[in-house]
Amino acid sequence: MTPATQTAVKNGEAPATGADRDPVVDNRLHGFSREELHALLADMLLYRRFEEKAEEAYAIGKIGGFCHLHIGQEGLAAGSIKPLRADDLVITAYREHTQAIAKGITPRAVMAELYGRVGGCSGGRGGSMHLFDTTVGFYGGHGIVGGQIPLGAGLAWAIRYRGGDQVCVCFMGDAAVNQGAFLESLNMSAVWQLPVIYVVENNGYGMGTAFSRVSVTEMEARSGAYGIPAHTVNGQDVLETFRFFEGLVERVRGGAGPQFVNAVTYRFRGHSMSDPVSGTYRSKEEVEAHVQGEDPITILRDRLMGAGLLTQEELEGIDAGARAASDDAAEFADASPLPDPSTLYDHVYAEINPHGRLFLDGRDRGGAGG
Ligand SMILES: Cc1ncc(C[n+]2csc(CCOP(=O)(O)OP(=O)(O)O)c2C)c(N)n1
Ligand SMILES: [Mg+2]
Repeated sequence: MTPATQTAVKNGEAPATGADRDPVVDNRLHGFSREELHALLADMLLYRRFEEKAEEAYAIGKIGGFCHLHIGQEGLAAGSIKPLRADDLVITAYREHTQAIAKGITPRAVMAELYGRVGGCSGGRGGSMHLFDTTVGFYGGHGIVGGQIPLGAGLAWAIRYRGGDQVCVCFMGDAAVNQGAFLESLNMSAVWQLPVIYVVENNGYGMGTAFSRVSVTEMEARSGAYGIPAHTVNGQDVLETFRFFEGLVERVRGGAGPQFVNAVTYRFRGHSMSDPVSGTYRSKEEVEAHVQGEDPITILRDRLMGAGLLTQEELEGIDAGARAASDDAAEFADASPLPDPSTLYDHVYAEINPHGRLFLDGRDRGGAGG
């Protein structure tokens, strides 16, 4: 990659919006080569097609349980994770399918996990919210809002303790910053100057509650009490986001200490697969305006076509590749078996007390099992 040439929008400045974009003359290419630009477009198209495939599979009952799509937020997944080194660490919440793929878990292993199959990255035991693979530095996948934040601080502490130069990127939603664990983690990270970047995927809502209804301060102000620098980046602009993270990660690797990033984004679907797209907390018009003006894939596509760096034929080829990989992932998941019921207690690290169990599973009858 070429060296960082531009950092993100500074605190207090509004990020670029659809309104001030001109698709024809927009040449903000941030020094990326044509190949790099095509690769980022391919990454985002894979994330989009993969999740559309998951949406389809959920609708016909192949995926059960909770399923939160990242559609609309792909610029942030590619822009913040692709600049990382393979041995850097990522930990996140439950809207994490695309982040897992960005960090290196294969689409097959992610889809099979959504299907609850043994070929999944968590052996089919975690499902959508608990994707995990430490071999690529992906530490989940957490369903408790804010639960991953102290773990992110712990990962960063472990890096420091072992004398490594990796960086931990800890993602969270905007609602998570009101959890006590957020405050405790930022405080300890600051005291110990840990190599951690806390990234808020600020899509404006925690389920049906707008952030403005549960906070009297702006997001950027949340880290100030701990002396942790705050940054705002437009997550819908993958190129700006990439360059920003590229620079920030290297600063943290060099000892700059913890950082806080307010990544402005928008979710194009409902909170989870069980929720309507707009609901009563936001209007259809609001959603439509973001889909039309703020789609990270459309923004990059228009920018590349406007600069003569992408033809319609090339776009169709990249998209066909993304669809083929998503179809392949779904076929793999379909063919992968369900975990055998006899393995139910594998990987459960608790002693079973024969007198204290909550569930009558027959293990204490006749002296068998245990
Ligand atoms: C501790 C806790 N409280 C409540 C919930 C229920 N819950 C699930 S998602 C969610 C909203 C989180 O929103 P945000 O952090 O902004 O992430 P987003 O869904 O927007 O990505 C809530 C309240 C939970 N999972 N954990
Ligand atoms: Mg949110």
